[in-house]
Amino acid sequence: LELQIRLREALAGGEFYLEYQPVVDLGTSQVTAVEALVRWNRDGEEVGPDAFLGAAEESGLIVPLGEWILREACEKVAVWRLSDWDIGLSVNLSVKQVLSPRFVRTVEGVLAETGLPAEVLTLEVDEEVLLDDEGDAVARLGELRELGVRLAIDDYGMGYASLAHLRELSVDAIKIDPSFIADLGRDDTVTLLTHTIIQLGRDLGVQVVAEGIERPEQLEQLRVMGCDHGQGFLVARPMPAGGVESLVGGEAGAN
Ligand code: G
Ligand code: G
Ligand code: MN
Ligand code: NA
Repeated sequence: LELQIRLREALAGGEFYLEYQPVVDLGTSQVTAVEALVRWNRDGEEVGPDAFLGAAEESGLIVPLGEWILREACEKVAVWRLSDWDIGLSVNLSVKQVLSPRFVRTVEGVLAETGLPAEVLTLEVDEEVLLDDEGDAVARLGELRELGVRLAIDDYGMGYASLAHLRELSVDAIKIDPSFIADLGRDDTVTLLTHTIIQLGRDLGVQVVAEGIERPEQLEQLRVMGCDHGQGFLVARPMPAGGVESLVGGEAGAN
């Protein structure tokens, strides 16, 4: 409860900030998008989302916090795009947020205010969204997709969602869970499953993003398997907006 009160003050006091992790095209190594990741500056110390998102969800603060995250990230990427840099944006959503009554209108409003084209924004949801009994979350996500935004299933392969769930919800991307990538090339079953997910994505016309790439041989194997995109500490760590600007300084404005 203490934490919930503190988080409310933190949002009002502007203590949250975003880092951005580059996503690259594994074929060309170009940065094609960034994933926004929230952090909390608590008295000068960086606190990661695992330490506060649970409490933010319980208290309902995730709704205004999520809206702040979405607006902040869309504003930033809209500015980058003004310099002719064709960059995409991914934002994580929690189920609580998706189920909040005005969420679809919020996304529509943020896109209108920031001028970010809908198709530039990918909203990431965990597999658990597909397990929502009432099916309200799946319906909401369908409405979001009608706005023209892209949907991605995050942490795919953790075991909650079967392949069949992908039929109920049309998604644009699957993000393979880092635990799979960690054992790639070391565990035959995991390697086979990863290959199968990549193949499935291709067959369904869904983009596949590998997360948690830390070693060069993982990157090479994913390339050989035909995985579209990748993300991980080997490629680039999450960094402040300024870091992304320096990293792609050569690219921005060049195309
Ligand atoms: O950034 P980090 O590795 O600490 O992220 C830990 C977890 O927090 C991940 O599951 C990630 O998806 C989640 N997360 C990070 N930023 C956000 C956000 O802005 N909104 C939501 N809902 N989850 C986030
Ligand atoms: O659940 P989600 O995929 O949204 O989580 C994203 C988080 O994963 C990021 O916040 C980042 O801190 C973490 N992450 C990104 N790349 C790597 C990596 O290569 N290794 C590990 N261990 N974590 C990573
Ligand atoms: Mn994510
Ligand atoms: Na996530």
